[in-house]
Amino acid sequence: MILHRIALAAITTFGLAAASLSALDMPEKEPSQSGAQGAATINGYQPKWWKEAIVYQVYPRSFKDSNGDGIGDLKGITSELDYIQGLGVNVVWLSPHYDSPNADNGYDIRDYRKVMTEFGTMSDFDELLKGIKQRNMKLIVDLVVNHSSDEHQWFVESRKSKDNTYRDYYIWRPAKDGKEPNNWTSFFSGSAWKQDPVTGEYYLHLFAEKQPDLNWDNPTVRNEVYDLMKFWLDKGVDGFRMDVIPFVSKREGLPDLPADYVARPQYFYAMGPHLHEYLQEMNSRVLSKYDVMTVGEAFGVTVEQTPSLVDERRNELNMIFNFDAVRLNRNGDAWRDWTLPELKAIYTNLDQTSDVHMWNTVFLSNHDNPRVVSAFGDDSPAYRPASAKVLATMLLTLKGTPFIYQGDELGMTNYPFTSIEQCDDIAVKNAWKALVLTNQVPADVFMANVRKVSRDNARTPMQWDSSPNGGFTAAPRAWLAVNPNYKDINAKQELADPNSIYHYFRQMADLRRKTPAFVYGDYKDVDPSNPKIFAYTRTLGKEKYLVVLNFSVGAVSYSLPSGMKAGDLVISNLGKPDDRGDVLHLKAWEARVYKL
Ligand code: TEU
Ligand code: CA
Repeated sequence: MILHRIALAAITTFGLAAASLSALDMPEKEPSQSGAQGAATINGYQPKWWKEAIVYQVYPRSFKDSNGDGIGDLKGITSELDYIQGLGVNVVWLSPHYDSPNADNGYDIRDYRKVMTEFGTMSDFDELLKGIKQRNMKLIVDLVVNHSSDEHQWFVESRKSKDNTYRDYYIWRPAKDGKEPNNWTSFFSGSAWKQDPVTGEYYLHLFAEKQPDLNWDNPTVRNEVYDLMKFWLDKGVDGFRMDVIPFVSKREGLPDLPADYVARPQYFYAMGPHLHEYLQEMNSRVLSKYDVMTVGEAFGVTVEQTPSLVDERRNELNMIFNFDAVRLNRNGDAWRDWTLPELKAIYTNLDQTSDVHMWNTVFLSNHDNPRVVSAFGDDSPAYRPASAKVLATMLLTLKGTPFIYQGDELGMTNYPFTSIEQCDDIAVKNAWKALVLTNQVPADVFMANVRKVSRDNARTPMQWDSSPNGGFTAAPRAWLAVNPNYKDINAKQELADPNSIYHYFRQMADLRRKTPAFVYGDYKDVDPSNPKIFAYTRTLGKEKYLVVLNFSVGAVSYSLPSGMKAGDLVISNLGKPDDRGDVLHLKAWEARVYKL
Protein backbone atom coordinates (compact mmCIF):
# COMPACT_ATOMS: atom_id res chain seq x y z
CA MET A 1 0.00 0.00 0.00
CA ILE A 2 2.84 2.36 0.76
CA LEU A 3 4.26 1.56 -2.64
CA HIS A 4 0.94 2.50 -4.18
CA ARG A 5 0.94 5.84 -2.46
CA ILE A 6 4.41 6.68 -3.73
CA ALA A 7 3.39 5.78 -7.25
CA LEU A 8 0.30 7.93 -6.86
CA ALA A 9 2.35 10.89 -5.75
CA ALA A 10 4.65 10.45 -8.70
CA ILE A 11 1.74 10.31 -11.08
CA THR A 12 -0.35 13.12 -9.74
CA THR A 13 2.55 15.54 -10.01
CA PHE A 14 1.95 15.39 -13.72
CA GLY A 15 -1.77 15.30 -13.92
CA LEU A 16 -2.98 11.72 -13.93
CA ALA A 17 -6.06 11.90 -11.75
CA ALA A 18 -5.79 10.17 -8.40
CA ALA A 19 -9.47 9.29 -8.61
CA SER A 20 -9.06 7.07 -11.61
CA LEU A 21 -6.03 5.40 -10.08
CA SER A 22 -7.79 4.49 -6.86
CA ALA A 23 -10.14 2.36 -8.94
CA LEU A 24 -7.20 0.32 -10.11
CA ASP A 25 -6.21 -2.98 -8.79
CA MET A 26 -2.51 -2.56 -9.23
CA PRO A 27 -0.40 -5.58 -8.55
CA GLU A 28 2.24 -4.99 -5.88
CA LYS A 29 5.49 -4.77 -7.78
CA GLU A 30 8.96 -4.94 -6.43
CA PRO A 31 11.06 -1.79 -6.72
CA SER A 32 12.76 -1.58 -10.07
CA GLN A 33 16.24 -2.96 -10.57
CA SER A 34 17.59 0.17 -12.15
CA GLY A 35 18.56 2.02 -9.05
CA ALA A 36 15.52 4.25 -8.64
CA GLN A 37 15.61 4.07 -4.86
CA GLY A 38 12.44 2.27 -3.98
CA ALA A 39 10.08 3.98 -6.43
CA ALA A 40 7.04 1.83 -7.04
CA THR A 41 6.41 0.63 -10.54
CA ILE A 42 3.15 0.56 -12.48
CA ASN A 43 2.69 -2.57 -14.55
CA GLY A 44 6.44 -2.97 -14.21
CA TYR A 45 7.23 0.56 -15.42
CA GLN A 46 8.86 3.26 -13.37
CA PRO A 47 6.42 6.18 -13.45
CA LYS A 48 7.95 9.23 -15.15
CA TRP A 49 6.40 12.54 -16.14
CA TRP A 50 7.66 12.13 -19.69
CA LYS A 51 5.90 8.80 -20.03
CA GLU A 52 2.64 10.52 -19.05
CA ALA A 53 3.23 13.55 -21.26
CA ILE A 54 1.39 14.61 -24.40
CA VAL A 55 3.77 16.63 -26.52
CA TYR A 56 2.76 19.40 -28.91
CA GLN A 57 5.32 20.40 -31.52
CA VAL A 58 5.59 24.08 -32.39
CA TYR A 59 7.36 25.10 -35.60
CA PRO A 60 8.07 28.71 -34.66
CA ARG A 61 8.32 30.09 -38.18
CA SER A 62 4.75 29.03 -38.90
CA PHE A 63 2.91 29.31 -35.59
CA LYS A 64 2.04 32.97 -35.06
CA ASP A 65 3.54 36.27 -36.22
CA SER A 66 3.36 39.00 -33.58
CA ASN A 67 5.04 41.90 -35.38
CA GLY A 68 3.71 41.79 -38.91
CA ASP A 69 6.84 40.73 -40.78
CA GLY A 70 5.23 37.57 -42.12
CA ILE A 71 7.36 35.25 -39.96
CA GLY A 72 6.18 33.47 -36.82
CA ASP A 73 8.04 34.40 -33.64
CA LEU A 74 8.41 33.66 -29.93
CA LYS A 75 6.05 36.44 -28.80
CA GLY A 76 3.49 34.92 -31.13
CA ILE A 77 3.82 31.56 -29.40
CA THR A 78 3.59 33.17 -25.95
CA SER A 79 0.37 34.89 -27.02
CA GLU A 80 -1.20 31.52 -27.81
CA LEU A 81 -0.13 29.53 -24.74
CA ASP A 82 -3.72 29.42 -23.50
CA TYR A 83 -4.70 27.84 -26.80
CA ILE A 84 -1.99 25.20 -26.42
CA GLN A 85 -2.84 24.50 -22.81
CA GLY A 86 -6.55 24.34 -23.69
CA LEU A 87 -5.76 21.42 -25.95
CA GLY A 88 -4.82 19.28 -22.97
CA VAL A 89 -1.18 18.81 -23.92
CA ASN A 90 1.49 19.38 -21.29
CA VAL A 91 4.83 19.51 -23.05
CA VAL A 92 5.82 21.84 -25.88
CA TRP A 93 8.61 20.83 -28.27
CA LEU A 94 9.98 23.90 -29.93
CA SER A 95 11.70 23.38 -33.30
CA PRO A 96 14.99 25.32 -33.50
CA HIS A 97 14.78 28.88 -32.23
CA TYR A 98 18.52 29.63 -32.51
CA ASP A 99 20.46 32.12 -34.61
CA SER A 100 20.58 30.73 -38.14
CA PRO A 101 20.95 31.83 -41.75
CA ASN A 102 17.97 29.52 -42.46
CA ALA A 103 19.37 27.35 -45.20
CA ASP A 104 17.21 24.64 -43.61
CA ASN A 105 14.81 26.75 -41.53
CA GLY A 106 16.84 26.82 -38.34
CA TYR A 107 18.28 23.29 -38.53
CA ASP A 108 21.52 25.06 -39.52
CA ILE A 109 22.66 26.85 -36.38
CA ARG A 110 25.07 29.77 -36.42
CA ASP A 111 25.06 30.50 -32.69
CA TYR A 112 23.70 27.97 -30.20
CA ARG A 113 23.33 30.55 -27.45
CA LYS A 114 21.47 33.21 -29.37
CA VAL A 115 17.82 33.45 -30.42
CA MET A 116 17.12 33.80 -34.14
CA THR A 117 16.66 37.54 -34.72
CA GLU A 118 13.47 36.96 -36.73
CA PHE A 119 12.01 35.03 -33.78
CA GLY A 120 12.85 37.65 -31.15
CA THR A 121 15.28 38.05 -28.26
CA MET A 122 16.51 36.00 -25.34
CA SER A 123 14.10 37.86 -23.10
CA ASP A 124 11.26 36.78 -25.42
CA PHE A 125 12.49 33.22 -24.92
CA ASP A 126 12.53 33.68 -21.15
CA GLU A 127 8.97 35.03 -21.29
CA LEU A 128 7.86 32.03 -23.32
CA LEU A 129 9.47 29.60 -20.89
CA LYS A 130 7.91 31.44 -17.94
CA GLY A 131 4.47 31.34 -19.57
CA ILE A 132 4.81 27.62 -20.19
CA LYS A 133 5.84 26.94 -16.58
CA GLN A 134 3.06 29.13 -15.21
CA ARG A 135 0.62 26.85 -16.97
CA ASN A 136 2.22 23.73 -15.49
CA MET A 137 3.55 22.70 -18.86
CA LYS A 138 7.12 21.89 -19.82
CA LEU A 139 9.35 22.91 -22.70
CA ILE A 140 11.78 20.81 -24.67
CA VAL A 141 14.01 22.39 -27.29
CA ASP A 142 15.69 21.04 -30.40
CA LEU A 143 19.31 19.97 -30.10
CA VAL A 144 20.87 20.07 -33.57
CA VAL A 145 24.47 18.98 -33.12
CA ASN A 146 25.20 16.47 -35.86
CA HIS A 147 26.01 19.58 -37.87
CA SER A 148 26.15 23.33 -37.49
CA SER A 149 25.73 26.13 -40.00
CA ASP A 150 28.75 26.86 -42.20
CA GLU A 151 28.36 30.39 -40.78
CA HIS A 152 29.03 29.15 -37.24
CA GLN A 153 32.24 30.70 -35.90
CA TRP A 154 33.73 27.20 -35.52
CA PHE A 155 33.37 26.53 -39.24
CA VAL A 156 34.42 30.03 -40.26
CA GLU A 157 37.69 29.27 -38.44
CA SER A 158 37.87 25.62 -39.46
CA ARG A 159 37.94 26.31 -43.18
CA LYS A 160 40.71 28.91 -42.89
CA SER A 161 43.65 26.49 -42.92
CA LYS A 162 44.60 22.88 -42.32
CA ASP A 163 46.26 23.80 -39.04
CA ASN A 164 43.56 26.07 -37.64
CA THR A 165 42.62 25.26 -34.02
CA TYR A 166 39.08 24.52 -35.17
CA ARG A 167 40.07 22.40 -38.21
CA ASP A 168 39.27 19.19 -36.38
CA TYR A 169 35.81 20.39 -35.31
CA TYR A 170 34.54 19.22 -38.70
CA ILE A 171 35.24 16.29 -41.01
CA TRP A 172 37.82 17.28 -43.65
CA ARG A 173 39.38 14.92 -46.18
CA PRO A 174 41.63 15.39 -49.20
CA ALA A 175 40.37 14.50 -52.67
CA LYS A 176 40.56 10.85 -53.67
CA ASP A 177 41.76 10.35 -57.25
CA GLY A 178 40.82 13.95 -57.92
CA LYS A 179 37.26 13.37 -56.68
CA GLU A 180 35.13 13.24 -53.52
CA PRO A 181 36.67 11.20 -50.66
CA ASN A 182 33.85 8.61 -50.88
CA ASN A 183 30.47 8.00 -52.51
CA TRP A 184 28.29 9.22 -49.63
CA THR A 185 25.22 11.17 -50.70
CA SER A 186 23.45 14.06 -49.02
CA PHE A 187 19.77 13.77 -48.01
CA PHE A 188 19.29 16.98 -49.92
CA SER A 189 20.62 15.54 -53.26
CA GLY A 190 24.12 15.11 -54.65
CA SER A 191 27.38 14.24 -52.94
CA ALA A 192 27.75 14.62 -49.16
CA TRP A 193 31.13 16.27 -49.78
CA LYS A 194 31.90 19.84 -50.78
CA GLN A 195 35.34 20.97 -51.85
CA ASP A 196 36.41 24.17 -50.14
CA PRO A 197 38.58 26.45 -52.30
CA VAL A 198 40.67 27.75 -49.37
CA THR A 199 42.54 24.49 -48.71
CA GLY A 200 41.28 22.35 -51.57
CA GLU A 201 40.03 19.73 -49.09
CA TYR A 202 36.46 18.44 -48.85
CA TYR A 203 34.14 18.69 -45.84
CA LEU A 204 31.33 16.27 -45.07
CA HIS A 205 27.69 17.42 -45.04
CA LEU A 206 25.01 14.72 -44.76
CA PHE A 207 22.41 17.46 -45.26
CA ALA A 208 22.83 20.83 -47.08
CA GLU A 209 26.20 22.27 -48.07
CA LYS A 210 25.55 24.91 -45.45
CA GLN A 211 25.26 22.18 -42.76
CA PRO A 212 28.79 20.78 -42.25
CA ASP A 213 28.90 17.69 -40.00
CA LEU A 214 30.63 18.17 -36.67
CA ASN A 215 33.44 15.79 -35.74
CA TRP A 216 32.22 14.04 -32.60
CA ASP A 217 35.40 12.00 -32.37
CA ASN A 218 37.04 15.23 -31.19
CA PRO A 219 36.46 15.43 -27.40
CA THR A 220 36.59 19.23 -27.53
CA VAL A 221 33.55 19.21 -29.83
CA ARG A 222 31.69 16.98 -27.41
CA ASN A 223 32.55 19.31 -24.54
CA GLU A 224 31.22 22.25 -26.55
CA VAL A 225 27.95 20.35 -27.04
CA TYR A 226 27.65 19.49 -23.34
CA ASP A 227 28.28 23.15 -22.44
CA LEU A 228 25.57 24.44 -24.73
CA MET A 229 23.16 21.81 -23.41
CA LYS A 230 23.85 23.02 -19.86
CA PHE A 231 23.30 26.60 -20.97
CA TRP A 232 19.70 25.82 -21.95
CA LEU A 233 19.05 23.38 -19.09
CA ASP A 234 20.21 25.96 -16.58
CA LYS A 235 17.65 28.32 -18.04
CA GLY A 236 15.05 25.75 -17.10
CA VAL A 237 14.21 23.88 -20.28
CA ASP A 238 12.96 20.37 -19.59
CA GLY A 239 14.83 18.38 -22.19
CA PHE A 240 15.75 17.93 -25.80
CA ARG A 241 14.56 16.50 -29.05
CA MET A 242 17.85 15.45 -30.62
CA ASP A 243 18.12 15.94 -34.35
CA VAL A 244 19.50 12.91 -36.29
CA ILE A 245 21.46 11.93 -33.19
CA PRO A 246 22.32 8.39 -34.43
CA PHE A 247 24.50 9.96 -37.15
CA VAL A 248 26.99 11.66 -34.83
CA SER A 249 29.46 8.77 -34.71
CA LYS A 250 30.84 8.13 -38.20
CA ARG A 251 32.08 4.75 -39.42
CA GLU A 252 35.77 4.13 -39.05
CA GLY A 253 37.66 5.12 -42.20
CA LEU A 254 34.50 6.50 -43.85
CA PRO A 255 34.01 3.54 -46.21
CA ASP A 256 31.94 3.81 -49.40
CA LEU A 257 28.19 3.17 -49.18
CA PRO A 258 27.67 -0.46 -50.18
CA ALA A 259 25.33 -0.92 -53.17
CA ASP A 260 22.42 -2.13 -51.03
CA TYR A 261 22.52 1.04 -48.92
CA VAL A 262 22.56 3.55 -51.77
CA ALA A 263 18.77 3.91 -51.72
CA ARG A 264 18.64 4.06 -47.90
CA PRO A 265 21.93 5.56 -46.74
CA GLN A 266 20.50 6.52 -43.34
CA TYR A 267 20.92 2.90 -42.22
CA PHE A 268 24.61 3.13 -43.05
CA TYR A 269 25.19 6.53 -41.46
CA ALA A 270 23.37 5.68 -38.22
CA MET A 271 24.62 3.71 -35.22
CA GLY A 272 28.33 4.36 -35.74
CA PRO A 273 30.92 2.61 -33.55
CA HIS A 274 31.06 5.24 -30.77
CA LEU A 275 27.40 6.27 -30.63
CA HIS A 276 26.64 4.48 -27.36
CA GLU A 277 29.85 5.72 -25.76
CA TYR A 278 29.05 9.34 -26.69
CA LEU A 279 25.44 9.13 -25.51
CA GLN A 280 26.50 7.61 -22.21
CA GLU A 281 29.09 10.32 -21.79
CA MET A 282 26.45 12.98 -22.53
CA ASN A 283 24.16 11.33 -20.05
CA SER A 284 26.68 11.17 -17.22
CA ARG A 285 28.13 14.63 -17.86
CA VAL A 286 24.85 16.48 -18.45
CA LEU A 287 21.49 14.73 -18.56
CA SER A 288 21.77 12.77 -15.32
CA LYS A 289 22.12 16.04 -13.41
CA TYR A 290 18.66 17.29 -14.41
CA ASP A 291 15.09 15.92 -14.39
CA VAL A 292 14.65 16.09 -18.14
CA MET A 293 13.30 14.13 -21.06
CA THR A 294 15.21 13.18 -24.17
CA VAL A 295 13.87 11.97 -27.48
CA GLY A 296 16.26 11.07 -30.24
CA GLU A 297 15.26 11.48 -33.86
CA ALA A 298 16.36 8.00 -34.85
CA PHE A 299 16.46 8.21 -38.62
CA GLY A 300 18.22 5.05 -39.86
CA VAL A 301 17.72 3.06 -36.65
CA THR A 302 15.93 -0.27 -36.91
CA VAL A 303 13.39 -1.52 -34.39
CA GLU A 304 15.87 -4.21 -33.40
CA GLN A 305 18.55 -1.60 -32.61
CA THR A 306 16.18 0.55 -30.56
CA PRO A 307 16.54 -1.15 -27.16
CA SER A 308 20.26 -0.36 -27.16
CA LEU A 309 19.42 3.35 -27.24
CA VAL A 310 16.47 3.51 -24.85
CA ASP A 311 16.98 0.78 -22.24
CA GLU A 312 17.00 2.83 -19.02
CA ARG A 313 19.73 0.64 -17.56
CA ARG A 314 22.11 1.87 -20.28
CA ASN A 315 21.65 5.57 -19.46
CA GLU A 316 21.44 6.90 -23.01
CA LEU A 317 18.08 8.29 -24.23
CA ASN A 318 14.55 8.09 -22.83
CA MET A 319 12.91 7.39 -26.17
CA ILE A 320 13.37 7.75 -29.88
CA PHE A 321 11.31 8.54 -32.95
CA ASN A 322 11.17 5.38 -35.01
CA PHE A 323 10.38 6.16 -38.66
CA ASP A 324 8.61 2.94 -39.67
CA ALA A 325 5.08 4.28 -39.24
CA VAL A 326 5.55 7.86 -40.44
CA ARG A 327 7.41 6.66 -43.55
CA LEU A 328 5.14 3.69 -44.26
CA ASN A 329 3.68 5.74 -47.11
CA ARG A 330 7.08 6.27 -48.72
CA ASN A 331 9.25 4.38 -51.14
CA GLY A 332 12.44 6.41 -50.87
CA ASP A 333 11.09 9.93 -51.34
CA ALA A 334 8.10 8.86 -53.42
CA TRP A 335 4.57 8.29 -52.15
CA ARG A 336 3.38 4.72 -51.90
CA ASP A 337 -0.05 3.49 -50.88
CA TRP A 338 0.03 1.83 -47.49
CA THR A 339 -2.27 -0.72 -45.88
CA LEU A 340 -3.74 -0.89 -42.41
CA PRO A 341 -2.31 -4.35 -41.58
CA GLU A 342 1.17 -2.95 -42.34
CA LEU A 343 0.63 -0.06 -39.93
CA LYS A 344 -0.70 -2.38 -37.23
CA ALA A 345 2.25 -4.73 -37.65
CA ILE A 346 4.63 -1.81 -37.01
CA TYR A 347 2.96 -0.91 -33.72
CA THR A 348 2.98 -4.53 -32.61
CA ASN A 349 6.62 -4.90 -33.58
CA LEU A 350 7.58 -1.74 -31.68
CA ASP A 351 5.70 -2.95 -28.63
CA GLN A 352 7.10 -6.46 -28.69
CA THR A 353 10.68 -5.29 -29.09
CA SER A 354 10.27 -3.12 -26.03
CA ASP A 355 10.05 -4.13 -22.37
CA VAL A 356 9.41 -2.36 -19.06
CA HIS A 357 12.86 -0.76 -19.14
CA MET A 358 12.15 1.03 -22.42
CA TRP A 359 9.71 3.56 -23.73
CA ASN A 360 8.28 4.42 -27.16
CA THR A 361 6.92 7.46 -28.95
CA VAL A 362 3.76 7.64 -31.05
CA PHE A 363 3.59 10.10 -33.95
CA LEU A 364 2.49 10.24 -37.58
CA SER A 365 3.51 13.75 -38.50
CA ASN A 366 6.01 16.54 -37.86
CA HIS A 367 7.65 19.39 -39.77
CA ASP A 368 9.34 16.89 -42.15
CA ASN A 369 6.24 15.02 -43.22
CA PRO A 370 2.86 15.66 -44.81
CA ARG A 371 -0.23 16.50 -42.77
CA VAL A 372 -1.52 13.57 -40.77
CA VAL A 373 -5.08 13.74 -42.10
CA SER A 374 -3.85 13.91 -45.71
CA ALA A 375 -1.36 11.06 -45.32
CA PHE A 376 -3.16 8.64 -42.98
CA GLY A 377 -6.78 9.82 -43.02
CA ASP A 378 -9.03 11.19 -45.75
CA ASP A 379 -8.79 14.93 -46.37
CA SER A 380 -11.84 15.14 -48.64
CA PRO A 381 -14.46 17.52 -47.13
CA ALA A 382 -16.83 14.63 -46.41
CA TYR A 383 -14.43 12.61 -44.27
CA ARG A 384 -11.76 15.03 -43.09
CA PRO A 385 -13.24 15.71 -39.63
CA ALA A 386 -14.16 12.08 -38.91
CA SER A 387 -10.85 10.67 -40.10
CA ALA A 388 -8.84 13.31 -38.22
CA LYS A 389 -10.70 12.22 -35.08
CA VAL A 390 -9.97 8.56 -35.78
CA LEU A 391 -6.28 9.44 -35.97
CA ALA A 392 -6.44 11.52 -32.78
CA THR A 393 -8.11 8.58 -31.02
CA MET A 394 -5.33 6.29 -32.17
CA LEU A 395 -2.42 8.61 -31.38
CA LEU A 396 -3.74 9.23 -27.87
CA THR A 397 -4.52 5.62 -26.96
CA LEU A 398 -1.52 3.75 -28.34
CA LYS A 399 1.40 2.86 -26.10
CA GLY A 400 4.15 5.48 -26.03
CA THR A 401 4.38 9.22 -25.55
CA PRO A 402 2.26 10.95 -28.23
CA PHE A 403 3.76 13.80 -30.27
CA ILE A 404 1.22 16.02 -32.01
CA TYR A 405 2.28 18.47 -34.69
CA GLN A 406 0.78 21.98 -34.67
CA GLY A 407 -2.36 22.29 -36.78
CA ASP A 408 -3.10 18.58 -36.81
CA GLU A 409 -5.49 19.25 -33.92
CA LEU A 410 -7.51 21.32 -36.41
CA GLY A 411 -7.27 18.77 -39.20
CA MET A 412 -5.11 21.07 -41.33
CA THR A 413 -4.38 19.51 -44.73
CA ASN A 414 -1.65 19.30 -47.35
CA TYR A 415 -1.23 22.32 -49.63
CA PRO A 416 -2.31 22.21 -53.29
CA PHE A 417 1.16 22.97 -54.68
CA THR A 418 1.17 23.38 -58.47
CA SER A 419 4.60 24.87 -59.13
CA ILE A 420 8.07 24.66 -57.64
CA GLU A 421 8.03 28.43 -57.09
CA GLN A 422 5.46 27.89 -54.34
CA CYS A 423 7.89 25.70 -52.42
CA ASP A 424 10.44 26.79 -49.82
CA ASP A 425 12.09 23.58 -48.61
CA ILE A 426 15.71 23.08 -49.62
CA ALA A 427 15.10 19.32 -49.93
CA VAL A 428 12.47 19.88 -52.62
CA LYS A 429 14.32 22.65 -54.42
CA ASN A 430 17.50 20.58 -54.65
CA ALA A 431 15.56 17.51 -55.76
CA TRP A 432 13.89 19.59 -58.49
CA LYS A 433 17.31 20.61 -59.81
CA ALA A 434 18.65 17.08 -59.59
CA LEU A 435 15.63 15.31 -61.08
CA VAL A 436 13.45 17.65 -63.13
CA LEU A 437 16.06 20.01 -64.58
CA THR A 438 18.06 16.97 -65.71
CA ASN A 439 14.94 15.48 -67.35
CA GLN A 440 14.94 12.38 -65.17
CA VAL A 441 11.47 13.05 -63.78
CA PRO A 442 8.66 14.98 -65.55
CA ALA A 443 7.63 18.18 -63.75
CA ASP A 444 4.01 17.10 -63.30
CA VAL A 445 5.02 13.77 -61.76
CA PHE A 446 7.39 15.59 -59.42
CA MET A 447 4.73 18.11 -58.35
CA ALA A 448 2.16 15.35 -57.78
CA ASN A 449 4.62 13.79 -55.37
CA VAL A 450 5.28 17.18 -53.71
CA ARG A 451 1.55 17.47 -52.99
CA LYS A 452 1.65 14.08 -51.28
CA VAL A 453 4.88 14.11 -49.30
CA SER A 454 6.71 17.45 -49.37
CA ARG A 455 7.84 18.85 -46.04
CA ASP A 456 6.30 22.22 -46.98
CA ASN A 457 2.83 20.68 -46.57
CA ALA A 458 3.34 20.78 -42.81
CA ARG A 459 5.10 24.12 -42.79
CA THR A 460 2.35 26.39 -44.10
CA PRO A 461 1.23 28.82 -41.38
CA MET A 462 -1.24 27.92 -38.63
CA GLN A 463 -4.78 28.81 -39.56
CA TRP A 464 -6.12 30.89 -36.67
CA ASP A 465 -9.22 32.49 -38.16
CA SER A 466 -10.90 33.48 -41.43
CA SER A 467 -9.19 36.87 -41.77
CA PRO A 468 -6.56 37.37 -44.50
CA ASN A 469 -3.62 34.93 -44.18
CA GLY A 470 -5.69 32.93 -41.73
CA GLY A 471 -4.90 35.41 -38.96
CA PHE A 472 -1.30 34.16 -38.88
CA THR A 473 0.20 37.53 -39.79
CA ALA A 474 -0.84 41.13 -40.36
CA ALA A 475 1.66 41.32 -43.23
CA PRO A 476 0.29 41.21 -46.79
CA ARG A 477 2.13 37.90 -47.30
CA ALA A 478 3.29 35.15 -44.99
CA TRP A 479 6.81 33.69 -45.53
CA LEU A 480 5.11 30.59 -46.98
CA ALA A 481 1.59 30.84 -48.37
CA VAL A 482 -1.27 29.97 -46.05
CA ASN A 483 -3.36 27.03 -47.25
CA PRO A 484 -6.28 28.46 -49.29
CA ASN A 485 -8.71 26.39 -47.21
CA TYR A 486 -8.17 28.60 -44.13
CA LYS A 487 -11.71 30.05 -44.28
CA ASP A 488 -13.11 26.56 -43.68
CA ILE A 489 -10.38 25.20 -41.44
CA ASN A 490 -9.24 27.46 -38.61
CA ALA A 491 -8.88 27.56 -34.86
CA LYS A 492 -11.49 30.25 -34.17
CA GLN A 493 -14.22 28.29 -35.87
CA GLU A 494 -13.23 25.03 -34.22
CA LEU A 495 -13.09 26.58 -30.77
CA ALA A 496 -16.68 27.77 -31.30
CA ASP A 497 -17.93 24.39 -32.53
CA PRO A 498 -18.34 21.75 -29.81
CA ASN A 499 -18.18 19.00 -32.47
CA SER A 500 -14.89 20.17 -33.92
CA ILE A 501 -11.71 18.16 -34.27
CA TYR A 502 -10.10 20.52 -31.75
CA HIS A 503 -12.68 19.73 -29.04
CA TYR A 504 -12.58 16.03 -29.78
CA PHE A 505 -8.80 16.12 -29.51
CA ARG A 506 -9.08 17.91 -26.17
CA GLN A 507 -11.46 15.25 -24.84
CA MET A 508 -9.12 12.51 -26.00
CA ALA A 509 -6.14 14.25 -24.38
CA ASP A 510 -8.09 14.56 -21.10
CA LEU A 511 -9.01 10.89 -21.30
CA ARG A 512 -5.39 9.86 -21.78
CA ARG A 513 -4.14 12.05 -18.95
CA LYS A 514 -6.61 10.68 -16.45
CA THR A 515 -6.40 7.02 -17.52
CA PRO A 516 -3.21 5.21 -16.49
CA ALA A 517 -4.20 2.22 -18.64
CA PHE A 518 -3.57 4.33 -21.76
CA VAL A 519 -0.10 5.21 -20.49
CA TYR A 520 1.18 2.11 -18.70
CA GLY A 521 -1.30 -0.56 -19.78
CA ASP A 522 -0.46 -3.55 -21.96
CA TYR A 523 -1.17 -3.19 -25.66
CA LYS A 524 -2.79 -5.91 -27.75
CA ASP A 525 -3.95 -5.77 -31.34
CA VAL A 526 -6.98 -8.08 -31.30
CA ASP A 527 -7.43 -8.33 -35.09
CA PRO A 528 -4.09 -7.75 -36.87
CA SER A 529 -5.08 -8.82 -40.38
CA ASN A 530 -8.34 -6.87 -40.70
CA PRO A 531 -7.79 -4.46 -43.63
CA LYS A 532 -10.36 -1.89 -42.47
CA ILE A 533 -10.60 -2.06 -38.71
CA PHE A 534 -7.91 -1.34 -36.15
CA ALA A 535 -9.08 -2.86 -32.85
CA TYR A 536 -6.88 -3.10 -29.77
CA THR A 537 -7.01 -3.28 -26.01
CA ARG A 538 -5.08 -1.45 -23.32
CA THR A 539 -5.02 -3.29 -20.02
CA LEU A 540 -3.76 -2.28 -16.60
CA GLY A 541 -4.64 -4.65 -13.79
CA LYS A 542 -8.41 -5.11 -13.89
CA GLU A 543 -8.90 -2.01 -15.97
CA LYS A 544 -9.33 -2.76 -19.67
CA TYR A 545 -10.20 -0.57 -22.64
CA LEU A 546 -11.11 -1.53 -26.20
CA VAL A 547 -10.40 0.89 -29.05
CA VAL A 548 -12.16 0.24 -32.37
CA LEU A 549 -11.27 2.39 -35.37
CA ASN A 550 -12.78 2.15 -38.83
CA PHE A 551 -10.05 3.19 -41.25
CA SER A 552 -12.33 2.89 -44.29
CA VAL A 553 -14.83 5.12 -46.11
CA GLY A 554 -17.59 2.51 -45.92
CA ALA A 555 -19.85 1.29 -43.14
CA VAL A 556 -18.62 -1.93 -41.54
CA SER A 557 -20.54 -4.44 -39.44
CA TYR A 558 -17.71 -5.54 -37.26
CA SER A 559 -17.87 -8.78 -35.31
CA LEU A 560 -15.57 -8.55 -32.32
CA PRO A 561 -13.08 -11.38 -31.96
CA SER A 562 -14.62 -14.32 -30.12
CA GLY A 563 -15.38 -13.81 -26.49
CA MET A 564 -15.27 -10.01 -26.69
CA LYS A 565 -18.25 -7.80 -26.07
CA ALA A 566 -18.36 -4.02 -26.22
CA GLY A 567 -18.71 -2.59 -22.73
CA ASP A 568 -19.49 0.97 -21.70
CA LEU A 569 -18.82 3.56 -24.35
CA VAL A 570 -16.20 6.06 -23.20
CA ILE A 571 -16.00 8.23 -26.31
CA SER A 572 -16.92 8.10 -29.99
CA ASN A 573 -16.47 10.50 -32.86
CA LEU A 574 -19.78 10.27 -34.75
CA GLY A 575 -22.43 10.61 -32.09
CA LYS A 576 -23.53 8.04 -29.56
CA PRO A 577 -24.02 4.60 -31.11
CA ASP A 578 -26.73 2.40 -29.60
CA ASP A 579 -25.35 -1.02 -30.47
CA ARG A 580 -23.84 -3.20 -27.76
CA GLY A 581 -22.70 -6.76 -27.68
CA ASP A 582 -20.36 -8.45 -30.07
CA VAL A 583 -21.29 -6.86 -33.43
CA LEU A 584 -20.61 -3.16 -33.93
CA HIS A 585 -22.25 -1.26 -36.79
CA LEU A 586 -19.54 1.21 -37.62
CA LYS A 587 -19.98 4.17 -39.92
CA ALA A 588 -17.22 5.31 -42.29
CA TRP A 589 -14.24 6.58 -40.27
CA GLU A 590 -15.89 5.90 -36.94
CA ALA A 591 -13.86 5.68 -33.73
CA ARG A 592 -15.09 4.21 -30.47
CA VAL A 593 -13.45 3.60 -27.14
CA TYR A 594 -15.10 1.16 -24.72
CA LYS A 595 -14.37 0.28 -21.14
CA LEU A 596 -14.61 -3.48 -20.82
O1 TEU B 1 15.51 15.49 -40.14
C1 TEU B 1 16.28 14.49 -40.66
C2 TEU B 1 15.57 13.41 -41.30
O2 TEU B 1 15.83 12.35 -40.88
C3 TEU B 1 14.58 13.49 -42.40
O3 TEU B 1 13.27 13.45 -41.95
C4 TEU B 1 14.82 14.55 -43.41
O4 TEU B 1 14.04 15.66 -43.15
C5 TEU B 1 14.47 14.05 -44.78
O5 TEU B 1 15.20 12.93 -45.05
C6 TEU B 1 14.77 15.08 -45.82
O6 TEU B 1 14.28 14.65 -47.02
C7 TEU B 1 16.07 16.41 -39.29
C8 TEU B 1 15.14 17.59 -39.17
O7 TEU B 1 13.94 17.16 -38.60
C9 TEU B 1 14.98 18.20 -40.50
O8 TEU B 1 14.05 19.24 -40.50
C10 TEU B 1 16.32 18.70 -40.94
O9 TEU B 1 16.25 19.17 -42.25
C11 TEU B 1 17.40 17.63 -40.86
O10 TEU B 1 17.35 16.85 -39.68
C12 TEU B 1 18.76 18.27 -40.85
O11 TEU B 1 18.94 18.95 -39.64
CA1 CA C 1 7.38 38.03 -36.78
